[in-house]
Amino acid sequence: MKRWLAIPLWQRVLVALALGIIAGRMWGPGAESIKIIGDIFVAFIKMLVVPLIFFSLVAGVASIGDIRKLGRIGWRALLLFVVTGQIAVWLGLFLGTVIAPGAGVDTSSIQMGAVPEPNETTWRDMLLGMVPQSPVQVMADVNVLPLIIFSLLLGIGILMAKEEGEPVLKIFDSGAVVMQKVTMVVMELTPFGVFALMAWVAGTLGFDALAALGKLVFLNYLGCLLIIFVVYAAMIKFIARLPVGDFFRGIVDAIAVSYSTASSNATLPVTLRCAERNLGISNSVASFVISLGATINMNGTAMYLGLATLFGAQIFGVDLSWGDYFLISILGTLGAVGAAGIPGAGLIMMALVFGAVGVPLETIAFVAGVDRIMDMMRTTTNVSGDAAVATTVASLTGEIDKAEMISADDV
Ligand code: DAS
Repeated sequence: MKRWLAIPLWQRVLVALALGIIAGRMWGPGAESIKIIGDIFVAFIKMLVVPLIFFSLVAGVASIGDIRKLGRIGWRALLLFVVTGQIAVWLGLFLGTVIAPGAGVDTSSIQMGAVPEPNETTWRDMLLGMVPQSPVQVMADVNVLPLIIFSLLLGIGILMAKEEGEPVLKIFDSGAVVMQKVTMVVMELTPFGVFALMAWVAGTLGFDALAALGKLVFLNYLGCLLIIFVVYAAMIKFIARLPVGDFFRGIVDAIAVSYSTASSNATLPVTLRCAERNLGISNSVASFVISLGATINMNGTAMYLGLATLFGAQIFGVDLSWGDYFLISILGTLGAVGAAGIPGAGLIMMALVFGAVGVPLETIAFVAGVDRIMDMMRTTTNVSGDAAVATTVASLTGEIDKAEMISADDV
Protein backbone atom coordinates (compact mmCIF):
# COMPACT_ATOMS: atom_id res chain seq x y z
CA MET A 1 0.00 0.00 0.00
CA LYS A 2 2.81 2.39 0.94
CA ARG A 3 4.52 1.68 -2.39
CA TRP A 4 1.23 2.41 -4.21
CA LEU A 5 0.81 5.75 -2.44
CA ALA A 6 4.45 6.62 -3.07
CA ILE A 7 3.73 6.73 -6.82
CA PRO A 8 2.67 10.27 -7.88
CA LEU A 9 -1.13 10.41 -8.17
CA TRP A 10 -1.10 11.52 -11.80
CA GLN A 11 0.92 8.44 -12.75
CA ARG A 12 -1.51 6.17 -10.86
CA VAL A 13 -4.37 7.88 -12.70
CA LEU A 14 -2.76 7.34 -16.10
CA VAL A 15 -2.24 3.63 -15.31
CA ALA A 16 -5.87 3.36 -14.14
CA LEU A 17 -7.00 5.11 -17.32
CA ALA A 18 -5.15 2.66 -19.57
CA LEU A 19 -6.21 -0.41 -17.59
CA GLY A 20 -9.82 0.83 -17.51
CA ILE A 21 -9.95 1.17 -21.29
CA ILE A 22 -8.41 -2.30 -21.78
CA ALA A 23 -10.76 -3.87 -19.21
CA GLY A 24 -13.75 -2.16 -20.78
CA ARG A 25 -12.90 -3.30 -24.28
CA MET A 26 -12.46 -6.86 -23.02
CA TRP A 27 -15.51 -6.83 -20.75
CA GLY A 28 -17.94 -5.07 -23.08
CA PRO A 29 -21.34 -3.82 -21.84
CA GLY A 30 -20.92 -5.85 -18.64
CA ALA A 31 -18.50 -3.12 -17.50
CA GLU A 32 -21.62 -1.16 -16.57
CA SER A 33 -21.70 -3.23 -13.38
CA ILE A 34 -18.61 -1.48 -11.93
CA LYS A 35 -19.77 2.02 -12.88
CA ILE A 36 -21.10 2.33 -9.31
CA ILE A 37 -17.46 2.70 -8.14
CA GLY A 38 -17.10 5.70 -10.43
CA ASP A 39 -20.44 7.12 -9.35
CA ILE A 40 -19.35 6.94 -5.70
CA PHE A 41 -16.15 8.78 -6.65
CA VAL A 42 -18.15 11.49 -8.45
CA ALA A 43 -20.52 11.75 -5.45
CA PHE A 44 -17.53 12.42 -3.18
CA ILE A 45 -16.36 15.08 -5.65
CA LYS A 46 -19.77 16.80 -5.51
CA MET A 47 -19.64 16.62 -1.67
CA LEU A 48 -16.67 19.01 -1.77
CA VAL A 49 -18.33 21.79 -3.78
CA VAL A 50 -19.95 23.84 -1.00
CA PRO A 51 -17.33 23.66 1.78
CA LEU A 52 -14.46 24.20 -0.63
CA ILE A 53 -15.95 27.30 -2.24
CA PHE A 54 -17.05 28.70 1.11
CA PHE A 55 -13.76 28.37 3.01
CA SER A 56 -11.36 28.96 0.10
CA LEU A 57 -13.13 32.05 -1.23
CA VAL A 58 -13.70 33.72 2.16
CA ALA A 59 -10.08 33.05 3.21
CA GLY A 60 -8.78 34.17 -0.20
CA VAL A 61 -10.60 37.51 -0.15
CA ALA A 62 -9.93 38.15 3.55
CA SER A 63 -6.21 37.37 3.03
CA ILE A 64 -5.95 40.61 1.03
CA GLY A 65 -5.26 42.01 4.48
CA ASP A 66 -6.10 45.64 3.80
CA ILE A 67 -9.22 46.71 1.93
CA ARG A 68 -7.37 49.77 0.64
CA LYS A 69 -5.27 47.36 -1.45
CA LEU A 70 -8.40 46.79 -3.49
CA GLY A 71 -7.75 50.33 -4.72
CA ARG A 72 -4.59 51.11 -6.72
CA ILE A 73 -3.52 47.51 -7.32
CA GLY A 74 -6.82 45.76 -6.86
CA TRP A 75 -8.98 47.31 -9.55
CA ARG A 76 -6.33 46.72 -12.22
CA ALA A 77 -5.88 43.09 -11.14
CA LEU A 78 -9.63 42.44 -10.91
CA LEU A 79 -10.21 44.05 -14.34
CA LEU A 80 -7.54 41.83 -15.91
CA PHE A 81 -8.94 38.79 -14.08
CA VAL A 82 -12.43 39.44 -15.49
CA VAL A 83 -11.29 40.29 -19.03
CA THR A 84 -8.98 37.25 -19.35
CA GLY A 85 -11.67 35.06 -17.75
CA GLN A 86 -14.26 36.13 -20.31
CA ILE A 87 -11.83 35.65 -23.21
CA ALA A 88 -11.04 32.18 -21.85
CA VAL A 89 -14.63 30.98 -21.45
CA TRP A 90 -15.64 32.31 -24.89
CA LEU A 91 -12.57 30.59 -26.39
CA GLY A 92 -13.83 27.35 -24.84
CA LEU A 93 -17.30 27.96 -26.29
CA PHE A 94 -15.78 28.77 -29.71
CA LEU A 95 -13.63 25.62 -29.81
CA GLY A 96 -16.52 23.48 -28.55
CA THR A 97 -18.84 24.90 -31.23
CA VAL A 98 -16.43 24.75 -34.18
CA ILE A 99 -14.94 21.29 -33.45
CA ALA A 100 -17.97 19.77 -31.62
CA PRO A 101 -16.01 17.05 -29.77
CA GLY A 102 -19.16 15.39 -28.42
CA ALA A 103 -21.03 15.09 -31.69
CA GLY A 104 -21.89 11.63 -33.02
CA VAL A 105 -21.60 9.73 -29.73
CA ASP A 106 -24.46 7.27 -29.10
CA THR A 107 -25.34 7.64 -25.41
CA SER A 108 -28.76 5.97 -25.62
CA SER A 109 -27.46 3.10 -23.47
CA ILE A 110 -26.64 5.40 -20.55
CA GLN A 111 -29.09 5.05 -17.65
CA MET A 112 -30.00 8.69 -17.25
CA GLY A 113 -30.51 10.16 -13.82
CA ALA A 114 -32.73 13.20 -13.36
CA VAL A 115 -31.83 15.39 -16.32
CA PRO A 116 -31.74 18.95 -14.90
CA GLU A 117 -34.45 21.02 -16.57
CA PRO A 118 -32.94 23.91 -18.58
CA ASN A 119 -33.18 27.17 -16.75
CA GLU A 120 -36.62 28.56 -17.72
CA THR A 121 -36.53 31.29 -15.09
CA THR A 122 -36.87 34.90 -16.19
CA TRP A 123 -33.94 37.29 -15.98
CA ARG A 124 -35.72 39.00 -13.06
CA ASP A 125 -35.89 35.70 -11.14
CA MET A 126 -32.31 34.98 -12.10
CA LEU A 127 -31.04 38.29 -10.73
CA LEU A 128 -33.10 37.87 -7.56
CA GLY A 129 -31.84 34.28 -7.30
CA MET A 130 -28.27 35.55 -7.13
CA VAL A 131 -28.98 37.10 -3.72
CA PRO A 132 -28.23 34.56 -0.93
CA GLN A 133 -31.41 35.32 1.04
CA SER A 134 -30.78 32.25 3.21
CA PRO A 135 -27.07 31.33 3.21
CA VAL A 136 -27.77 27.96 4.83
CA GLN A 137 -30.46 27.12 2.24
CA VAL A 138 -28.10 28.19 -0.53
CA MET A 139 -25.55 25.69 0.80
CA ALA A 140 -28.13 22.94 1.25
CA ASP A 141 -29.31 23.43 -2.36
CA VAL A 142 -25.68 23.63 -3.62
CA ASN A 143 -26.72 26.89 -5.25
CA VAL A 144 -23.19 27.99 -6.13
CA LEU A 145 -23.88 31.44 -7.60
CA PRO A 146 -25.36 33.04 -4.45
CA LEU A 147 -22.88 31.00 -2.37
CA ILE A 148 -20.01 32.73 -4.21
CA ILE A 149 -21.62 36.11 -3.62
CA PHE A 150 -22.17 35.36 0.09
CA SER A 151 -18.56 34.14 0.41
CA LEU A 152 -17.15 37.26 -1.30
CA LEU A 153 -19.25 39.53 0.94
CA LEU A 154 -18.20 37.62 4.06
CA GLY A 155 -14.53 37.96 3.06
CA ILE A 156 -14.93 41.70 2.54
CA GLY A 157 -16.75 41.95 5.88
CA ILE A 158 -13.83 40.28 7.64
CA LEU A 159 -11.47 42.74 5.93
CA MET A 160 -13.50 45.74 7.07
CA ALA A 161 -13.78 44.39 10.65
CA LYS A 162 -9.94 44.58 10.91
CA GLU A 163 -8.80 43.29 14.38
CA GLU A 164 -12.33 42.27 15.35
CA GLY A 165 -12.46 40.09 12.26
CA GLU A 166 -9.21 38.30 13.12
CA PRO A 167 -10.81 35.38 15.08
CA VAL A 168 -13.23 34.71 12.19
CA LEU A 169 -10.40 34.94 9.63
CA LYS A 170 -8.42 32.32 11.59
CA ILE A 171 -11.40 29.95 11.38
CA PHE A 172 -11.63 30.38 7.61
CA ASP A 173 -7.88 30.18 7.06
CA SER A 174 -7.68 26.87 8.90
CA GLY A 175 -10.98 25.74 7.38
CA ALA A 176 -9.57 26.30 3.89
CA VAL A 177 -6.48 24.24 4.76
CA VAL A 178 -8.62 21.46 6.30
CA MET A 179 -10.87 21.34 3.22
CA GLN A 180 -7.84 21.07 0.96
CA LYS A 181 -6.65 18.09 3.03
CA VAL A 182 -10.13 16.51 2.82
CA THR A 183 -9.98 17.01 -0.95
CA MET A 184 -6.55 15.37 -1.11
CA VAL A 185 -8.04 12.33 0.66
CA VAL A 186 -10.95 12.22 -1.80
CA MET A 187 -8.52 12.60 -4.72
CA GLU A 188 -6.79 9.38 -3.60
CA LEU A 189 -9.95 7.64 -4.85
CA THR A 190 -9.30 9.03 -8.35
CA PRO A 191 -7.47 5.97 -9.77
CA PHE A 192 -10.33 3.67 -8.68
CA GLY A 193 -13.00 6.02 -10.01
CA VAL A 194 -11.07 6.53 -13.25
CA PHE A 195 -10.61 2.77 -13.77
CA ALA A 196 -14.34 2.07 -13.27
CA LEU A 197 -15.54 5.00 -15.37
CA MET A 198 -13.16 4.37 -18.26
CA ALA A 199 -14.08 0.68 -18.26
CA TRP A 200 -17.76 1.72 -18.37
CA VAL A 201 -17.17 4.22 -21.21
CA ALA A 202 -14.97 1.85 -23.22
CA GLY A 203 -17.19 -1.19 -22.60
CA THR A 204 -20.64 0.27 -23.11
CA LEU A 205 -20.08 3.27 -25.35
CA GLY A 206 -17.25 2.03 -27.51
CA PHE A 207 -14.62 3.76 -29.60
CA ASP A 208 -16.86 6.71 -30.57
CA ALA A 209 -16.94 7.74 -26.92
CA LEU A 210 -13.19 7.24 -26.48
CA ALA A 211 -12.54 9.26 -29.63
CA ALA A 212 -14.81 12.02 -28.32
CA LEU A 213 -12.87 12.10 -25.03
CA GLY A 214 -9.64 12.25 -27.01
CA LYS A 215 -10.95 15.31 -28.89
CA LEU A 216 -12.01 16.91 -25.58
CA VAL A 217 -8.51 16.43 -24.13
CA PHE A 218 -6.96 17.84 -27.34
CA LEU A 219 -9.19 20.92 -27.29
CA ASN A 220 -8.50 21.43 -23.58
CA TYR A 221 -4.77 21.58 -24.36
CA LEU A 222 -5.27 23.70 -27.49
CA GLY A 223 -7.42 26.22 -25.63
CA CYS A 224 -4.97 26.46 -22.75
CA LEU A 225 -1.95 26.90 -25.02
CA LEU A 226 -3.74 29.65 -26.95
CA ILE A 227 -4.51 31.46 -23.68
CA ILE A 228 -0.90 31.19 -22.51
CA PHE A 229 0.95 31.98 -25.76
CA VAL A 230 -1.53 34.43 -27.29
CA VAL A 231 -3.55 36.14 -24.54
CA TYR A 232 -0.87 36.26 -21.83
CA ALA A 233 1.95 36.97 -24.31
CA ALA A 234 -0.07 39.90 -25.75
CA MET A 235 -0.74 41.21 -22.22
CA ILE A 236 2.96 41.13 -21.35
CA LYS A 237 4.03 42.65 -24.69
CA PHE A 238 1.41 45.36 -25.26
CA ILE A 239 0.14 46.26 -21.77
CA ALA A 240 3.08 45.48 -19.47
CA ARG A 241 5.45 46.39 -22.34
CA LEU A 242 8.01 43.83 -21.16
CA PRO A 243 10.00 41.11 -23.01
CA VAL A 244 7.73 38.07 -23.42
CA GLY A 245 10.63 35.59 -23.56
CA ASP A 246 12.01 36.79 -20.23
CA PHE A 247 8.53 36.51 -18.70
CA PHE A 248 8.09 32.87 -19.66
CA ARG A 249 11.68 32.05 -18.71
CA GLY A 250 11.02 33.65 -15.33
CA ILE A 251 8.05 31.39 -14.55
CA VAL A 252 9.34 28.09 -15.89
CA ASP A 253 9.59 26.62 -12.36
CA ALA A 254 5.97 27.54 -11.63
CA ILE A 255 4.88 25.98 -14.93
CA ALA A 256 6.65 22.71 -14.10
CA VAL A 257 5.21 22.50 -10.57
CA SER A 258 1.68 23.49 -11.61
CA TYR A 259 1.61 20.88 -14.38
CA SER A 260 2.83 18.07 -12.16
CA THR A 261 0.72 18.93 -9.08
CA ALA A 262 -2.48 20.08 -10.89
CA SER A 263 -2.89 22.47 -7.95
CA SER A 264 -2.59 26.28 -8.01
CA ASN A 265 -2.45 26.30 -4.22
CA ALA A 266 0.43 23.82 -4.10
CA THR A 267 2.28 25.92 -6.70
CA LEU A 268 1.66 29.23 -4.91
CA PRO A 269 5.02 29.39 -3.06
CA VAL A 270 6.88 28.70 -6.31
CA THR A 271 4.82 31.25 -8.26
CA LEU A 272 5.52 33.89 -5.61
CA ARG A 273 9.25 33.11 -5.68
CA CYS A 274 9.34 33.31 -9.50
CA ALA A 275 7.44 36.61 -9.44
CA GLU A 276 9.73 38.27 -6.91
CA ARG A 277 13.09 36.64 -7.69
CA ASN A 278 12.93 36.20 -11.46
CA LEU A 279 10.51 38.89 -12.59
CA GLY A 280 11.47 41.63 -10.13
CA ILE A 281 7.90 42.20 -8.95
CA SER A 282 7.51 43.94 -5.56
CA ASN A 283 6.43 41.74 -2.63
CA SER A 284 3.21 43.71 -2.06
CA VAL A 285 1.98 43.29 -5.65
CA ALA A 286 3.17 39.68 -5.95
CA SER A 287 1.67 38.55 -2.65
CA PHE A 288 -1.67 40.31 -3.22
CA VAL A 289 -2.26 39.58 -6.92
CA ILE A 290 -0.87 36.03 -7.03
CA SER A 291 -2.52 34.89 -3.79
CA LEU A 292 -5.88 36.34 -4.83
CA GLY A 293 -5.37 35.04 -8.36
CA ALA A 294 -4.71 31.49 -7.11
CA THR A 295 -8.16 31.69 -5.53
CA ILE A 296 -10.27 33.51 -8.12
CA ASN A 297 -8.30 33.80 -11.38
CA MET A 298 -8.53 30.44 -13.16
CA ASN A 299 -8.69 31.04 -16.89
CA GLY A 300 -7.80 27.46 -17.83
CA THR A 301 -10.72 26.28 -15.74
CA ALA A 302 -13.07 28.91 -17.21
CA MET A 303 -12.12 27.87 -20.76
CA TYR A 304 -12.67 24.22 -19.84
CA LEU A 305 -16.08 24.84 -18.27
CA GLY A 306 -17.28 26.45 -21.51
CA LEU A 307 -15.82 23.63 -23.62
CA ALA A 308 -17.05 20.80 -21.37
CA THR A 309 -20.60 22.18 -21.17
CA LEU A 310 -20.87 22.09 -24.96
CA PHE A 311 -19.31 18.60 -24.92
CA GLY A 312 -22.03 17.41 -22.53
CA ALA A 313 -24.76 19.07 -24.59
CA GLN A 314 -23.44 17.42 -27.76
CA ILE A 315 -23.15 13.87 -26.39
CA PHE A 316 -26.64 14.03 -24.87
CA GLY A 317 -28.26 15.98 -27.71
CA VAL A 318 -29.18 19.09 -25.70
CA ASP A 319 -29.81 22.14 -27.93
CA LEU A 320 -28.35 25.35 -26.54
CA SER A 321 -29.52 28.85 -27.44
CA TRP A 322 -27.40 32.01 -27.57
CA GLY A 323 -28.97 32.86 -24.23
CA ASP A 324 -27.55 29.60 -22.88
CA TYR A 325 -24.14 30.48 -24.30
CA PHE A 326 -24.27 33.81 -22.45
CA LEU A 327 -25.35 32.03 -19.27
CA ILE A 328 -22.49 29.55 -19.65
CA SER A 329 -20.03 32.44 -20.10
CA ILE A 330 -21.22 34.02 -16.83
CA LEU A 331 -21.38 30.78 -14.83
CA GLY A 332 -18.14 29.48 -16.34
CA THR A 333 -16.37 32.61 -15.13
CA LEU A 334 -18.05 32.43 -11.72
CA GLY A 335 -17.34 28.70 -11.52
CA ALA A 336 -13.68 29.46 -12.11
CA VAL A 337 -13.87 32.14 -9.38
CA GLY A 338 -15.44 29.64 -6.98
CA ALA A 339 -13.11 26.78 -7.88
CA ALA A 340 -10.37 26.19 -5.32
CA GLY A 341 -6.76 25.82 -6.46
CA ILE A 342 -6.68 22.08 -5.91
CA PRO A 343 -6.72 19.00 -8.16
CA GLY A 344 -10.16 18.29 -9.61
CA ALA A 345 -11.63 21.73 -8.92
CA GLY A 346 -12.73 22.11 -12.54
CA LEU A 347 -14.45 18.71 -12.44
CA ILE A 348 -16.30 19.80 -9.31
CA MET A 349 -17.47 23.08 -10.87
CA MET A 350 -18.98 21.39 -13.93
CA ALA A 351 -22.11 20.59 -11.91
CA LEU A 352 -22.67 24.34 -11.42
CA VAL A 353 -22.78 25.12 -15.15
CA PHE A 354 -24.51 21.96 -16.36
CA GLY A 355 -27.48 22.40 -14.04
CA ALA A 356 -28.17 25.89 -15.37
CA VAL A 357 -28.47 24.90 -19.04
CA GLY A 358 -29.98 21.41 -18.71
CA VAL A 359 -26.88 19.36 -19.54
CA PRO A 360 -27.08 15.94 -17.80
CA LEU A 361 -24.73 15.52 -14.83
CA GLU A 362 -23.83 12.09 -16.28
CA THR A 363 -21.35 14.09 -18.34
CA ILE A 364 -19.21 14.42 -15.20
CA ALA A 365 -18.88 10.62 -14.91
CA PHE A 366 -18.23 10.47 -18.67
CA VAL A 367 -15.24 12.86 -18.56
CA ALA A 368 -13.95 12.14 -15.02
CA GLY A 369 -11.63 9.44 -16.36
CA VAL A 370 -9.55 11.91 -18.35
CA ASP A 371 -10.00 14.93 -16.10
CA ARG A 372 -6.62 14.70 -14.38
CA ILE A 373 -4.72 14.87 -17.68
CA MET A 374 -6.70 17.98 -18.59
CA ASP A 375 -6.48 19.44 -15.08
CA MET A 376 -2.67 19.51 -15.25
CA MET A 377 -2.84 21.80 -18.30
CA ARG A 378 -5.69 23.90 -16.85
CA THR A 379 -3.67 24.51 -13.69
CA THR A 380 -0.60 25.53 -15.70
CA THR A 381 -2.79 28.06 -17.50
CA ASN A 382 -4.26 29.33 -14.21
CA VAL A 383 -0.83 29.79 -12.62
CA SER A 384 0.69 31.42 -15.72
CA GLY A 385 -2.27 33.81 -15.72
CA ASP A 386 -1.70 34.79 -12.09
CA ALA A 387 1.95 35.56 -12.90
CA ALA A 388 1.01 37.46 -16.10
CA VAL A 389 -1.54 39.66 -14.30
CA ALA A 390 0.89 40.31 -11.41
CA THR A 391 3.60 41.30 -13.91
CA THR A 392 1.25 43.60 -15.80
CA VAL A 393 -0.15 45.28 -12.66
CA ALA A 394 3.39 45.69 -11.29
CA SER A 395 4.53 47.25 -14.56
CA LEU A 396 1.54 49.63 -14.69
CA THR A 397 2.00 50.74 -11.07
CA GLY A 398 5.80 51.00 -11.16
CA GLU A 399 6.22 48.05 -8.78
CA ILE A 400 8.62 46.03 -10.93
CA ASP A 401 12.42 46.13 -11.21
CA LYS A 402 12.76 45.65 -14.98
CA ALA A 403 16.52 45.17 -14.69
CA GLU A 404 15.85 42.25 -12.35
CA MET A 405 13.39 40.76 -14.86
CA ILE A 406 15.72 41.00 -17.84
CA SER A 407 18.38 39.19 -15.86
CA ALA A 408 15.97 36.27 -15.62
CA ASP A 409 18.47 34.51 -17.85
CA ASP A 410 20.30 33.42 -14.74
CA VAL A 411 17.17 31.55 -13.60
N1 DAS B 1 -6.68 22.09 -10.42
C1 DAS B 1 -7.22 23.44 -10.48
C2 DAS B 1 -6.12 24.44 -10.02
O1 DAS B 1 -5.43 24.13 -9.08
C3 DAS B 1 -7.70 23.79 -11.86
C4 DAS B 1 -8.87 22.93 -12.32
O2 DAS B 1 -9.22 21.91 -11.68
O3 DAS B 1 -9.47 23.29 -13.35
O4 DAS B 1 -6.02 25.55 -10.63
